[in-house]
Amino acid sequence: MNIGIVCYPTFGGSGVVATELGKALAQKGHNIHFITYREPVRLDVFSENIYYHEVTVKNYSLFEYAPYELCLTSKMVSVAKREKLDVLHVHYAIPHASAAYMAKQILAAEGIHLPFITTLHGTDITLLGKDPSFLAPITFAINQSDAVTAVSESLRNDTFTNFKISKDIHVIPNFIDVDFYAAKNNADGKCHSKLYAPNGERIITHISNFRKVKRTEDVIKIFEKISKQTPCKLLMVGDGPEREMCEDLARELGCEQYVKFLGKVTTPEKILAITDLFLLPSETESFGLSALEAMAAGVPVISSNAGGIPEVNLHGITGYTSNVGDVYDMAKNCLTLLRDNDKFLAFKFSALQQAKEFQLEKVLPLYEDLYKQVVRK
Ligand code: GMT
Repeated sequence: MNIGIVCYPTFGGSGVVATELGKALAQKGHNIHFITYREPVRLDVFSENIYYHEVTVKNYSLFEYAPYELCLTSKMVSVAKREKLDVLHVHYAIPHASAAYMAKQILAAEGIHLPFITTLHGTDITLLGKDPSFLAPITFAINQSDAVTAVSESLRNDTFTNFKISKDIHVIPNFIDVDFYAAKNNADGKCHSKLYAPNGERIITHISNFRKVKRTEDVIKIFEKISKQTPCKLLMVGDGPEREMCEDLARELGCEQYVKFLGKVTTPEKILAITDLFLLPSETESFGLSALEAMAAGVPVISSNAGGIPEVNLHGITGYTSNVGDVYDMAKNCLTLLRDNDKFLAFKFSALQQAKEFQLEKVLPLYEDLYKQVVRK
């Protein structure tokens, strides 16, 4: 099939899922056309069956805000015609679903049928989408999609709660290539733990885009409590608006010497390979791809119980979940695992087993079946 994929080309989970999906589909022989404003971070364009089409936004002195959605629509139309796309798969509803709807109508006027699938990822529904400034067009575009998917049961329910949706929503979870993480655990793909924990301290990791919704301040508060009880180091991976506040908070709480801010890292698997526990105290999280990545590396997860996280991190089995903001409980749960080695090893094993439930080979056919269904219609 010739498949167009539209996503945000950034470090965010939706872009990562879209890119990994495209790469896996290309390996199965589909022609994958990425339509994005920048080359997606995890994409290697020097790969068979992968093509990258850049959306360029023209600036004109009249515009205070350049009309990105129109430029995207235009690119979708031209790529669809030239590459004879069978289907367009847009990740993150805003503004990709409405642009896809517009492209579909333009092509229909020329006698070309292009079905489109919208995959909902989280904040497009739980935070932004329900904002009155987006609500009407996003509801419309979701309902006009030929198929809609959500990455968890929780997100599916939230979508029905927040929007008037007349379509079915298929749950297709985030996925992972477990073998890739296993290889990093065995080989020299690991970074050297001595670099961060020279005296054998336990390594706690958080990876995110440091937005408010991630509650990164809770990560620091939890860590400060653990660090008083057991020798450990905290690796803060990623960057975003809350980073400086976290750096200040670590200083205020007097644990800054044990905390390392690494910024954006293109190979998080190297960090996960030396990590003992992963922290994800988010306010909302439709799925929690970073938790799944940690689990694929055999790392137990201490998280909040928000949104779709409990569908991934099984309380008392692969880690622990607590109410949002309950930093005492999360710190207590970390210490339970760090102090009981048998339990820790059992949780590590279960984390990996649970990650295998989301193995790429299990999830990929769900998308392929959906493509076939909408193309057949
Ligand atoms: O987590 C983020 O802030 C990035 C965001 C995105 O849209 O790229 O991630 C969302 O999509 C991921 C992939 O489906 C999910 O695993 C994340 O849980 C989800 N984030 C939120 O719901 C906050």
